[in-house]
Amino acid sequence: MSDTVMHLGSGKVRELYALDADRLLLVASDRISTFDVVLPTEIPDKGRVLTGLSAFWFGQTGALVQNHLLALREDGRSTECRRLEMLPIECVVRGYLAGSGWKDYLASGEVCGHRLPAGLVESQQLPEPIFTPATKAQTGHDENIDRAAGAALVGEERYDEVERLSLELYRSVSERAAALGIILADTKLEFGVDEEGRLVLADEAFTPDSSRFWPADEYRSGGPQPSFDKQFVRDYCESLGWDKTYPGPELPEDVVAGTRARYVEAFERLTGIAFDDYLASPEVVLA
Ligand code: PZK
Repeated sequence: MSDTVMHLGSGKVRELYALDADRLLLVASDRISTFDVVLPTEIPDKGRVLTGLSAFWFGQTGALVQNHLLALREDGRSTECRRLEMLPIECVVRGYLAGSGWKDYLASGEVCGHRLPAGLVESQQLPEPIFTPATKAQTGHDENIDRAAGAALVGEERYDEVERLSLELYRSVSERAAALGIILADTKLEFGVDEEGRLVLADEAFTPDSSRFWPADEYRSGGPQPSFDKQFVRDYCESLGWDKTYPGPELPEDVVAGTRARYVEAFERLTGIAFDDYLASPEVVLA
């Protein structure tokens, strides 16, 4: 029996294991991070929501690009995936000006070499979505890079290919989200390359941990937008005057329950599937 599973690595809220030479197991925990700190309190089912949403979007975007998903496990939080050679850049697409994109624009009028119109305000929609890759920092923060730096890491041809694909994926998913009253402000994608040299979408895709989702009916440009999923946690943490260093605070049960409800709401609004149906049979998101 070959059931020994090698632990390959830990992310802040996920674990990665090797199943065999060709397959990995990506396991999403219920841990939550805020202000870059993982909190001591978990959000029940958060890992299942993220796993289910990501699998749903892999299914919905399968005609645009292959993806690494092989199977969803019955626990709803584990994805069996193809083992790939990962590209050393994060493929970010921004349709709105938030986070490091807003910071870079304020400082220079540019984001990753894209010169933007003067006078944009925080959270404003961009004239068109832009591809804004970043390096993968092992510790600390990813660094935004321009086309020349990105092409130096993956090659010009590959860079053009991931740029085109990332923009196509963002357009497709953001249009579907918009029809449901949800703005996909930006998203981070990761690609790998298979044995035949073809690009494959990997990691998690179009989840609240890899994207900014904003409820359209609350959207007001000119300042930061409340986070769809983490706002209760952020507000509670701010109310404590915590200095945002380890260890973070324990969360009270009303904050946990409210945050869990927001994750489940995001799942149900985006997929149109009852979360209980997902728990009973995770593969419903692939139908
Ligand atoms: C891969 N990570 C990120 C790190 C995690 C996740 N399909 C793949 N093939 C090869 N490597 C990866 C993937 C994927 N997805 C993903 N690192 C490598 C990561 C730590 C914990 F859960």
